[in-house]
Amino acid sequence: MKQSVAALQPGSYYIALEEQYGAHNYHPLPVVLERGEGVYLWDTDGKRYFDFLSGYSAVNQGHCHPRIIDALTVQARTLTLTSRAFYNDKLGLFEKAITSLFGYDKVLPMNTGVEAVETAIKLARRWGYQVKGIPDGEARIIVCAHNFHGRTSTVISFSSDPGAYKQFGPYMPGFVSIPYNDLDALEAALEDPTVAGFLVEPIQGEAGVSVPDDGYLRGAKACCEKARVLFMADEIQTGLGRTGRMLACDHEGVHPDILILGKALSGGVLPVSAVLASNEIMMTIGPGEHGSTYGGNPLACVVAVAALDVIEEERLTENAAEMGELFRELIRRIGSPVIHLIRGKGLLNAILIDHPDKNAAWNLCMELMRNGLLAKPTHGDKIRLAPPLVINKSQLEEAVEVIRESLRVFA
Ligand code: IF1
Repeated sequence: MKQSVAALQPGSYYIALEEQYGAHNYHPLPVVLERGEGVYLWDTDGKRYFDFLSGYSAVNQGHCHPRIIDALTVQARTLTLTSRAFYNDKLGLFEKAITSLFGYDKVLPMNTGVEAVETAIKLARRWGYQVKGIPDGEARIIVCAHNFHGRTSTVISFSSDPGAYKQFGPYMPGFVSIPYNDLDALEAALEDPTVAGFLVEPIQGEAGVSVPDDGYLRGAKACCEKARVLFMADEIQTGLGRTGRMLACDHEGVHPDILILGKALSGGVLPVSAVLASNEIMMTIGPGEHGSTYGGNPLACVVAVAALDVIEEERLTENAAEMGELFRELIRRIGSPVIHLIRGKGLLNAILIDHPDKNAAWNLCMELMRNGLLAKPTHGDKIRLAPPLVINKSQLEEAVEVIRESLRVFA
């Protein structure tokens, strides 16, 4: 078979192409990936790696899951996009499946996670005006410091990370930032009668897998109910089995007023996101008042139904809970003085690196890469460790050995 010229090139060829022709909005690890299957990735030299980033939790089902790829390829040959100007025979089936799975009246389908967050913000504001009776234009939404909800101009307006917002102003008003995991601060902020919603990550992923105290989510939901404010859970990274429950809110039995999903909703195959809510909230947006070209396209719907089925049928949530407990135990048993602690729930974990070299986390990730495991630092001294939820015990033990071996770089 005649291979294209590119197929014969070393990885450096592809890095050079991105350097010259691509925006420099990322600083990737120097690895060029060519193939993925389950928990594994292969680079252009055929070297195999454990994927411990999982596309930032978009690949919970494992790379190129055959069930999802089959659904994709069959539908791709049939009908991919109708726009919402017309009905199609896949959207209603997806809407019924996801609303009954999570217990909501309706779903509004979008594409990227941040589009779903923006949609949730617009729904909360609309509900605030039409149902709660907040004066038009005055609705405020409470957010948490160290949040990450995406990168649109509105969403970075309420980021507390200068790296996300500096020199992107002017900023969208109507957001109040409070400390995460602080119910007193939330109660105080909720005294403002113009508050429509409280937007929160059940575990702050980008902040370095910051897990709030037990009871925080339950307490926050109760405060919101008392103040007649919508509890809006961003489960884009924590949802769909990642933390050992279908939703991270399930650890505390909290049913969000607005549920925001993305990433693994498509198993890493194409962008699919969704906002779920009651009729009282969802029906505040009428025809022609919100939408998206690709939102709810038949290809995305078929992929999402398959992605959800895989999580349920392969019991990925239960596996994440079990493998997560084992992973934290095995990491703690390494007993490395460089690992200050490991924290997380299910298979969403992060280690905090304790070392005088400020580049220690990056250097460890480089050593992990050399030894066959891919992970990336977040905010300097933390390394997120989040493999696909299909990982089994022997793969996990092998990966921990790679981590143990790589820590010798500090010896
Ligand atoms: C990047 C971070 C993770 C998210 C939560 C909404 C979104 C994300 C909780 C927006 C997206 C991605 C974005 C990606 C890297 C990654 C990330 F490092 F940026 F912060 F996972 F922690 N809510 N997170 O985690 O979803 O629009 O991207 O589909 O921007 O570099 P999106």
